[in-house]
Amino acid sequence: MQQYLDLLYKVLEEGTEKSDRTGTGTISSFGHQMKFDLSEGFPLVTTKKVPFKLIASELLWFIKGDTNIKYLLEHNNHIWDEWAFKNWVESPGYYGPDMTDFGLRSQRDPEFKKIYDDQKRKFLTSILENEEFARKYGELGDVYGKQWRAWKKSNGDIIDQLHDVIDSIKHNPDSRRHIVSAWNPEDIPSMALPPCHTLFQFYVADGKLSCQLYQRSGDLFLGVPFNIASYALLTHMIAKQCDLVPGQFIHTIGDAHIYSNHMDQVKEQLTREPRSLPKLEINMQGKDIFNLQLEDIQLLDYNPHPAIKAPVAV
Ligand code: UFP
Repeated sequence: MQQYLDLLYKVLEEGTEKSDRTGTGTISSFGHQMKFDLSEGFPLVTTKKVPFKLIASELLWFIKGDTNIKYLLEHNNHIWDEWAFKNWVESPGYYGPDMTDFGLRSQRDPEFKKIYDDQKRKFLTSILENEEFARKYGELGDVYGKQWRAWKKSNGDIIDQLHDVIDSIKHNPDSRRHIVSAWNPEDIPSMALPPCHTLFQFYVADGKLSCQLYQRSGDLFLGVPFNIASYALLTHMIAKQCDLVPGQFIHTIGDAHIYSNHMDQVKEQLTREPRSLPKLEINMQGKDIFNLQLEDIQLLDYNPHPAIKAPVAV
């Protein structure tokens, strides 16, 4: 994982100060690439503890084509809460206290944070306990699951890109068209968050399956360790399903940034020595990636440094 630390260091040293949509401020640098050889171990950052279970349940959620946070909450996964919460508080159905700019205000104003936490707790409980509420407000719109599994054509039909790409890897491995795109310009206005991981491509050679991701925007401290592990896991799963060995995961990032309120955390992380990488085991007996369960995915020998907390920019 030295490449990841090198990228943090490079952006810290050479990045340009840039304002951003969330109002937090970043230092940023454009156009970077990391290459992870998946035979050397599973690329999960070891210089801080990264919650692998959340990465795995989010990926299974994408693969199912699910776009409602209910499944995530049932798996104790709160990665997408703020995005759904935002939709709720901005909807005509919301009558609670004003939640404008709740991300920034909850970090800066402890009194507001109490009110915000209370509203969020109510929101999450309603999603879990009230089916109609979940259907209405747990839905994130046209996010990854939708684009991967049910891309809407202009004639109303759908394209299952993930299914099709697995088919083409199996039957036409030398193809240069093994692509899944999450970037659907028509859907961008209705998306909670326009896809950060925009497009990925598979490549088969010497019995190995490699994957390259183009990520348009990467929060280097919080988001990117998740993204690396998620796509490495996806590559392992698809390789297994296609009787191939995992090759490389190549991560290309457009706007690679560190938020101004993550600086201390990044500096702390850069003082830490990377440790040996964990291993991944997937039990796929009698299954394919579409009905794999969380229990079928095992991470072994992960001994990271302790977690480092940092606020999420929404
Ligand atoms: N982000 C990631 N990885 C993800 C994801 C989001 O790094 O998988 F969903 C970060 C990047 C950026 C913010 O800091 O979330 C998205 O904001 P924007 O749409 O303005 O790029």
